Amino acid sequence: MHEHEKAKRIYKALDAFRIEMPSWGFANTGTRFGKFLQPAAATSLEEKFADAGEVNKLTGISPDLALHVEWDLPNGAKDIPAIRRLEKEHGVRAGSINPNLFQSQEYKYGSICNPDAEIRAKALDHLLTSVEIGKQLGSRDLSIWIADGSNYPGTQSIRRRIEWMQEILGAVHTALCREQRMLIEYKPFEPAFYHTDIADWGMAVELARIAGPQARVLVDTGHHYQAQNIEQIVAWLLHLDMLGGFHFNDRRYADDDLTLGSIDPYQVFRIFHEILTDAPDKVAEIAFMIDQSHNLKGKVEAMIQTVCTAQELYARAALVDRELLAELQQSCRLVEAEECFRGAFWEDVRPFVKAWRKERKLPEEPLRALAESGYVERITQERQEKNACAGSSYA
Ligand code: LRH
Ligand code: MN
Repeated sequence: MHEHEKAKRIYKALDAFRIEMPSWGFANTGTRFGKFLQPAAATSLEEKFADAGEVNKLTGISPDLALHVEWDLPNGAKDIPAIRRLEKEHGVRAGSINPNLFQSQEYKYGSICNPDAEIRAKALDHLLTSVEIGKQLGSRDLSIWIADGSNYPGTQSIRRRIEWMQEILGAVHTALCREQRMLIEYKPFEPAFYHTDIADWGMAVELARIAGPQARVLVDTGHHYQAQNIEQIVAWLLHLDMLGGFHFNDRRYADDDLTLGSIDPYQVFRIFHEILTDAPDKVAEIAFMIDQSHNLKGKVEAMIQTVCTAQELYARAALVDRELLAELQQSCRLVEAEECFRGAFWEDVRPFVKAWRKERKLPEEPLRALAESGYVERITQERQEKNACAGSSYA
C-alpha cells in the first residue's frame, strides 16, 4: 500500500476515534491485599476532572470522563451543578454514568437479584437516580455492571434471580429518555465465585433485548475466561446489532485491569478489525471506554499511555486492506490472508499518528509533553499532604 494511501486511511480513522477515561483511573486503587498510595492521586471530583483535562489537552481524543455515581456523585443529582462547572473549567464532558450496586452492605446477597424485595426496590431506586443524573448531564450511556451472584451451589435460585433482574432492567429502560442507552456489562466471576447473574455475552444480549430497543451489551475485555475468543463475541454482537461499547484494559490472568495493550496488543487490534470491517460508519455508536486501575503506574501517565496505545492500534487496524483480505478469505488462501491481516499489525504507524497530531496542533508525543509540562510535579506538591494520610488498606 502506498504511503499516501496509508496516511489517508489512518487520518480518516483517527478523525473518528475517541476514547472515554474512567474517573476512578485517576484515584488510588488497589487489590484485596491493599493499595499503594500515590502522592499525585486524585481524591476529589475537581482533581479527577483536572487530570482528565490534562490528558485530553495532550491527546485531543479523550473529551469524556466516565463517572461512578457513589464515588463521584455522593450527593446524587445535587452534585450536578458542580460537575457542570468542572466540565467548563477543564474542557471535559461527563461521559457514561456508572451506578454502584456492589458496595453497600445490604447488597451482600445481591442488589437487583436479591431475594428481599425491599433491597431490590432500593437497587432500582439507585438505578433510576442514575438515569436522572444522566438525563440532566446530557450523557448518552448508563453503564450497568451488576456484581450479583452467589458463592456456593444451592444457596440461591438462579432462575428466580433472572426474573427479578428482567423486571428491574425493564423498569430502568422505561425511565430512559430518547437519547439515552443502557449498556449491560457481563462478567464471569468476582466478587461472586460460584455463579454471577450476568456472567457472559449471551445472558447480557438476552437481558438487553428483553429490556428494550435502547439497551446494548458492554464488552469489558477483562471479563472473559482465558481461552475465550473476544473478537468472535464482538463479531456476533455486531451481527446482532447489540454492541454498545467496550471497557478496554489488559490482563494476564483474570480481571487484572492492566493498561490496554500491555500484555496482548494484538487482541485489541483484532477487536478493532471486526469493528472497522463491519461498521466503519457506525463507530460513533460504539462507546470506546477505558476501565483500568493504575495500582503501580503513575495515573496520569498511564492514562495518556493507554489513550495513545489505543489510537495507534486503531490506526494499524485501519491499514488492513479489507477488499484484498475478503478475496483471500473467500478463496481460502490462508497464508496470504494471514499476512495481509497481520501485516497491518506489524506496521509502525507512529510517524503517521505524530503527523496527524502535529496537523491538529497537538503534541506529537503526549507522554513527553506531559513530562515537560511539570503537571505531575505540580499536582504532587498540591496533593501529597492530603494523600499521605489516606488509608492504604483495601478494607
Ligand atoms: C467490574 C468493572 C465495572 C466497574 C468496575 C470499576 O469489574 O469492570 O465496569 O464498575 O469495574
Ligand atoms: Mn468494566
